[in-house]
Amino acid sequence: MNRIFSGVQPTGNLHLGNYLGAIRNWVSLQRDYECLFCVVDLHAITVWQDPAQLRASTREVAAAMIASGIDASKHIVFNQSQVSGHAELAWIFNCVARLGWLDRMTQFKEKAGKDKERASVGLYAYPNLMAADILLYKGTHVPVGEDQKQHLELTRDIAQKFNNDFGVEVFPIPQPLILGAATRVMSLRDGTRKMSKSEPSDMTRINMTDGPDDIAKKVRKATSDPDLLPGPDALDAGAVPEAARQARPEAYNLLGIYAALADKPMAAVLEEFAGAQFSHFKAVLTDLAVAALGPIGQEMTRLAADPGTVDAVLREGAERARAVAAPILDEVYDVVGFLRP
Ligand code: AQP
Repeated sequence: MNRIFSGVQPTGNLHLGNYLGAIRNWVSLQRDYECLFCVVDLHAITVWQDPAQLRASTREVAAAMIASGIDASKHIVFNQSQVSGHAELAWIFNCVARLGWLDRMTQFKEKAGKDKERASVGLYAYPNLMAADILLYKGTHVPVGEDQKQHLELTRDIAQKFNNDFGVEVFPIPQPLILGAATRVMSLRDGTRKMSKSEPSDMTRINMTDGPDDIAKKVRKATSDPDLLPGPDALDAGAVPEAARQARPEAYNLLGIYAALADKPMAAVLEEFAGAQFSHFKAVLTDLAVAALGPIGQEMTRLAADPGTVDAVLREGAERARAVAAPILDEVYDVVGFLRP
């Protein structure tokens, strides 16, 4: 059976991008794959996290998965720090990956900013931990957003190098799964920046727990432009040309969100709103977003009031994850030459 590993960091403010770009896709993958869905708290602490907030965010991400329709009785939902094999395998991969490989990672450069001397070592080695997350379970497929493609390439390089160095076929070479229309949801205030949990302004994103009033306000105030909405003649071979997107980033971002929420191709959405005013389109978009996120947000709020249920899911998930990981880690330790009791 093909096996998927994927994760979300508990870094607060789960948003529509996390939902459309990740969690919603996971729900449909459950049918065809054996899945491990992880709240990656070890990754989260590569930048400072307030401990109380980290605990709350860990529960919130788990609640979002459950509320969105992930079946934690059939698949494995857990938080990463409960399975020590992630950190153990990551150490081995720190010794397999080359500095030159990590030096090329663009996300480190973006996240570390100008002063990379002050970034944590963990932030730099983050892709090695991601490789460990996947390969600890011999994951065969990884659903990735555009931004994670480079890290998955590194995972593939690590798996290949480990197998070559030791002359074994221990690790599969995991395949990327790029899914869904909205692989990249952009900020509501700046269509050239990714919608992000860590963006200080709450008006840049629709949170998964936002109620109808907040959603309506954020969509109404979302940046637009003075023109009417484009029609299907804007497309080239069924896709929005890069130049058109760059000329009207906010318009195409909102249209893309609509297409993803309505599960319609962009051509159909452009047909529907060709020549419309933003005010009309935004009202329809608001209704759609409220209908899609409302029930999920309500269930997340209910689960937030019942942390015992969420903790039990994570505990049981971690037990099952440990059981899958244990023989794989034993095999790796044996290959490396570690003496075991
Ligand atoms: N804007 C986005 N559009 C589409 N997908 C997105 N994802 C994140 N932002 C968008 C996808 O959500 C999953 C979990 O992401 P993550 O928790 O690992 O963190 P991230 O990618 O760094 O996302 P954020 O929300 O911007 O968090 P911060 O601000 O903490 O860095 C991934 O599959 C990601 O592709």
